[in-house]
Amino acid sequence: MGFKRDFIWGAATASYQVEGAAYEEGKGLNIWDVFCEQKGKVFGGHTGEVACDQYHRYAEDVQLMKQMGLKAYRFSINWARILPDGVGEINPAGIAYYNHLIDELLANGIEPYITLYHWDLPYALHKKGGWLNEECVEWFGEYAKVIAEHFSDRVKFYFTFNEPQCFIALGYCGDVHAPGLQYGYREYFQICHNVLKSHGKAVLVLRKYAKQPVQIGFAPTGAFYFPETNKSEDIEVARKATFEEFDTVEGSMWHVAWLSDPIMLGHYPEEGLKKFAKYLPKITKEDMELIYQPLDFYGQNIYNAVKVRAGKEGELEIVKRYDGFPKTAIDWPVTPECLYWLPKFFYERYQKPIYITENGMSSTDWISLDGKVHDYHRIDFYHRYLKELKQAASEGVDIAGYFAWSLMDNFEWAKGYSERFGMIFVDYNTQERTIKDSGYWYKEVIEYNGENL
Ligand code: GBH
Repeated sequence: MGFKRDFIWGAATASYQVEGAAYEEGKGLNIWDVFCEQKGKVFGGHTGEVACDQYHRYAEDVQLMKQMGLKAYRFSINWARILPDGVGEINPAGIAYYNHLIDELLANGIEPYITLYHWDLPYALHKKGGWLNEECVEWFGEYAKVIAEHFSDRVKFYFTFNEPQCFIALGYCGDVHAPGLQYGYREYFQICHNVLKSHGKAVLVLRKYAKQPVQIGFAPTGAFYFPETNKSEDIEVARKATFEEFDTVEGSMWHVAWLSDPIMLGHYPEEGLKKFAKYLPKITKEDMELIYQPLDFYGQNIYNAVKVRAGKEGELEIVKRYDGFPKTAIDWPVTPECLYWLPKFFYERYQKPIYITENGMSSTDWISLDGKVHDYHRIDFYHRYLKELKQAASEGVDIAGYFAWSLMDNFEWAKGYSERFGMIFVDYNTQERTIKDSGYWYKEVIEYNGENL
């Protein structure tokens, strides 16, 4: 056993992180363009103005993907590039860009997976209240329609939102990400609800206007827990902590079930509803029906998780990490077990084929004297994580695909270019690309469909 024969091996990026061309060919401004211009928001004053310049170098990048043997590329569409004001007039150059990218991918045997929203809201819509304005449901629907009409003749796979938890918490309740707001709890829950409805609307619209049957999911993040042992008490505690822990509003902001249950099961988690009742917006039956659109798969970004066990009374105990515990350059712990346990938990709960839509690590890579990038740690990281995922697949968890984050080094949001997550090294002075050792290693994994792991 192991991975299915038609397993999708891919890599992911996001528009603002790789495209550049922020002020070119009719693109409108988005909240990240504006956020990066404000002093002190992004490390070193970095911006996505040029990023990896994929807007001009997509053909070269597709050749690199081909060299790596990728079966799929997950990228996001920069909303303001195709609709400069978010709604209304279409920018033909923006449509042409994505047409070229899609055609180039298909011509090289690489399946495009489109993410509709990876955090770059058109600034014009932000000025109208952004995700806090209930009209966003209609705006997102209009945007989805443009995507369906222009790209769905060739693109079969879609994710609506990437990590809504992250842009809501860090962008609207934390001033770490764009648009840099610090709303209170009521606004927080209103935004969640509006985003969920926007998701539902986009699914409806994509299916309605698509030129062929399309497959749709979304790609949330979360705060994850896995058990120290196989004992049922430990497993139960990990599952509960992942799906049913609603102690504080801050905690719930990273909670996977708060957003995934409405979408996958048609209702918010009971406990959260009770606990946060006084902050919640009006939630109608029609809202819940709109949110609960049948999806074809369940996407999930997973980077790490917390190891837990059941205490004497069955209570949650966090297993302390030993001193000097493995960590990546960005300081995230290395916890491969999360790719075994979490897919298991998600499959049990939502019963849909699973895509790992992001997983990977940041490392202090550089080009060695021999001209290559020897990112041994990244190879070891992927190896460990993928072995766990393979074990889950062998035990019957339906795993459809895996997207490494990231295809290439890119603009890491508030950390600017200081973190390198790519399997391809990017020299930001020259825009020269070098496939790292991990990229060549991944190619072999793909060739063997993971049999060599
Ligand atoms: C993703 O963010 C983004 O989608 C991507 O654009 C980005 O470049 C990439 O990963 C690398 O950062 O502290 O346990 O409550 C992932 C960011 C995931 C970080 C959830 C914080 C909080 C969980 N985050 N995590 S917890």
